Amino acid sequence: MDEKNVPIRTYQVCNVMEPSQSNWLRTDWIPRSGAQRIYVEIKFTLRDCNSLPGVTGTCKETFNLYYYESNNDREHYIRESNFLKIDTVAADESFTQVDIGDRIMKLNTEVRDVKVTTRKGFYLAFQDVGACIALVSVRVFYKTCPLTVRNLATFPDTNTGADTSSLVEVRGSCVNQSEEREEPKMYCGADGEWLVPIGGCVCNLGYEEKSGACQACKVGFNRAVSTDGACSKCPPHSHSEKEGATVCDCNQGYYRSESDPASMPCTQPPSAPQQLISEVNETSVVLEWSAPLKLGGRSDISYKAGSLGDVLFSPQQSGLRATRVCVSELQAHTRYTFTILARNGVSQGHSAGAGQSVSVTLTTNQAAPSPVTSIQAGDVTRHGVSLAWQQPDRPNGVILEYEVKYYEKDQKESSYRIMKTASRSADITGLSPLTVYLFQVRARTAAGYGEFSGPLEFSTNSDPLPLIGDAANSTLLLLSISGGVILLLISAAVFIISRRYKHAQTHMASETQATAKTHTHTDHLGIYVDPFTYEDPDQAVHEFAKEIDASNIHIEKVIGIGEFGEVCSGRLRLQGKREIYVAIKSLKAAYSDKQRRDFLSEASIMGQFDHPNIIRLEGVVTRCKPVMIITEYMENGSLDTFLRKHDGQFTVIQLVGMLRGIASGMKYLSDMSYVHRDLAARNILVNSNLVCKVSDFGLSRVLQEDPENAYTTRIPIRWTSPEAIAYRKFTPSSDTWSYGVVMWEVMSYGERPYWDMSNQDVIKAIDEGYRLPPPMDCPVCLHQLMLDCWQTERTHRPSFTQILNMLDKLIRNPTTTLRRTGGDRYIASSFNGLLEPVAGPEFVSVWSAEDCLQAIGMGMYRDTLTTAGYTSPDSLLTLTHQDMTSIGIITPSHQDQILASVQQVLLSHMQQIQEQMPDSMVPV
Ligand code: ACK
Repeated sequence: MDEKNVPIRTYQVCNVMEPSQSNWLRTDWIPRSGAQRIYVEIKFTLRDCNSLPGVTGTCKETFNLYYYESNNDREHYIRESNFLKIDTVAADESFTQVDIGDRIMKLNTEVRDVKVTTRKGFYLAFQDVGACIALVSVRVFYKTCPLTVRNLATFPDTNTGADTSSLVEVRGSCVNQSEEREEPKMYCGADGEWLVPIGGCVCNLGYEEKSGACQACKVGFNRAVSTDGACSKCPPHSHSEKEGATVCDCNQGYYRSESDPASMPCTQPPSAPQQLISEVNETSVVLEWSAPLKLGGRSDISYKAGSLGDVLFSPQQSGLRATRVCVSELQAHTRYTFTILARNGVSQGHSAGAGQSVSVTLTTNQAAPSPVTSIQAGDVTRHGVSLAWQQPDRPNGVILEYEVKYYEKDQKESSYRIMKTASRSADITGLSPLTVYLFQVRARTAAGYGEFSGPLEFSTNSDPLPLIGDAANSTLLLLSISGGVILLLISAAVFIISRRYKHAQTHMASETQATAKTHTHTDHLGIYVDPFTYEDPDQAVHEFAKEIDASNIHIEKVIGIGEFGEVCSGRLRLQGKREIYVAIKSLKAAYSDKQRRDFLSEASIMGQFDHPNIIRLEGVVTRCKPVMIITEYMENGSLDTFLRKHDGQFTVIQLVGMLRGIASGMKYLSDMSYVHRDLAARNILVNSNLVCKVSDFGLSRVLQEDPENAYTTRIPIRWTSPEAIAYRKFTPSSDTWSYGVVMWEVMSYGERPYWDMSNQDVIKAIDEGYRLPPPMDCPVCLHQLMLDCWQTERTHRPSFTQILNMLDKLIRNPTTTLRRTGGDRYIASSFNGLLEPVAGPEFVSVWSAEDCLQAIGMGMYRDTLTTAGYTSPDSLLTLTHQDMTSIGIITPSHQDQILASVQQVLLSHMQQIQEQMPDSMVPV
């Protein structure tokens, strides 16, 4: 019976009277179930030996506890010696007293533990060694740390370790809707107690921690940041519609910017700025306004200014923090509308526009033009320079004139000179040689002067221009193109060149014939081909012009502005050739197909010519931009400007030399059946040797293309024959007419034909039979030649072959040529200054070969030379060493003397005649 008088079963033994007891009791197999240390709690009663009368020596008060590990759950027999002893168990003092009816029973409870790790299970055994005991109960158990949640991580039920001091490390797993913050860990102690929690988990966004679990935020709440914390109520102007919201969405009409935190209230774009006022100052405006009424709940407001057109806002156009902006670079006298838009962090894409902006319309004032910015210097000489510039960026009206201010750099602005011009260029003369000057240009409109450009600095030259200067200086004179000498040489050269040229042409013809299938120009040797008959303009240009690689061209400076873009000078180096100076005409950046075609047509035309008095084409650049035409460089630029610059500085012979060159070039062109249509001094270029070459082959096309317009605007009336003006009859004879005008321009050093008469007056005067009078100091025969060129009946005009012959004759007979007209320069504003045609010229030779030979100390050869046919002075110029040897002048030093001195003597002789000739001798 137990303490409650319930009958219980016990195992009992009480062999206290007999010695040497060893009674064993064994349990069934007990599975270990993963335990590593088991506990055995034994409840028993044990009789005190003293309470047993008559027992001596043999009575014991302990028993032994054993165990045996085994995988076999059904062992029949285990030898006692196989058991391992756990302990000797003795009755404790503190037993429970159980009052069983008539007696008190002392129930002992003892617990022992042992490590069981080797087998699946074990057996326990009790050995009695002679005590009086009753085994009431045996409880076998092991300890676990129970399943638990710590820091939002679940730790499973865990068996304790094998040793009494061991700690089992356990990894936790995050509870639902949470994630690891730091790896969750705990230790399971031997007593089944959890120890040292480390790390843990946090609830996912939209959830919060509640009693060890993660619970979804309620509607109207959210949890947006992953730090510890509870769900919070949605910020103002936002809401959440479902549980577990991570973010509260903005209510309609409210926004969040990308950088706004979710905890921030939702906001709105601002309303429009208020009270926009403007203050106009000429071509700039200051705009000021005040902040919008509604800022939309934000503080990051900024403003953006807007307007049509190219204007400059300062400090900037958008992102303005201040309520003020300055607008400049406006056109004068122009209506503008400015808009100021208020923006904040949520304006982007959200109903920007109408409601947020305010506008003002105003008109700018009159203003002076903006400064001229791009001044280029062209020709620089000892005493002058030519300047060109672009119109100011903002003319702010019609430019009435430009003012060029210039002064010596050393003198600062203390003494400056001013020159005014209506065009965008100026030829400044009268400068001191080798001096540094500063030039500034400003423009004027009805509103006044603009500001001066920044100063352009450069120095005048030191070298005198070749071939120009004191006519009495015999060294220079010798160098000059003068009289028949050089011209005869030129004639000879032309003869040789033209023969070579014919050869070259034949060669070229046979080459091109092979390639040009659709064009038959090569059938007519030496006949010019209109490039516009080609369908593909590139084919035309490549047939007549060489393509040059732009990398071979080195541009040095801008020398002028042509019809299609800038004209520059520079150098060209072609493989295997000497580097040469070239002029580079470029086609401006924005061009139409037609402009490109027209521009390149000039090259296609020029490329067909090969003559010393026609500007030579070096090649074209068409395969990269800018498209360019490369020609030989003509140091002295165009003839009209050149002559104006050197007014009165040449001998008549030099001027006639120039005219002869032009006539020779024109003869070549007319032989090629090419009609120039725009022959004028401005289209003749001059090189450093004063050789004149015909250029500008662009106009003919324009006239053909645009017959209506050309009549009034494009035909150069003053240079054009009456029949070409009247019914566009352009022929070599109309070029002859123009040539007459060029003669007049040359002889008058670049005077404008018909001065300031209007085109209509010129046409009328010509029709009535009036013609330009001889320029000052112009020999009568030259004026006569001009009048011949200006015959109304075109068939009566001389051909260029005749003109050339005539000039050659004039040059060979300088006495006639050099007679002056004695006329004064005409300043004619009425027709009274224009003369009627005069009688034809006479040519008389008054100086002989004999005189010439005497003059050079070679009189002894007079007869030899006369017999051989050398009777005129110019015939002496054709002599060669070979000629002289063959007729018997064999002394080398004499040959040299004749060759070297004849030219010199002839030149100075002509000069003397010119100077001695009295004005009164001129026969009219
Ligand atoms: O009168 P210029 O100095 O001579 O100004 C014009 C300008 O370019 C526009 O046509 C000059 N120019 C044109 N072709 C040449 C060239 N081959 N050599 C030198 N200057 C040239 C012309």
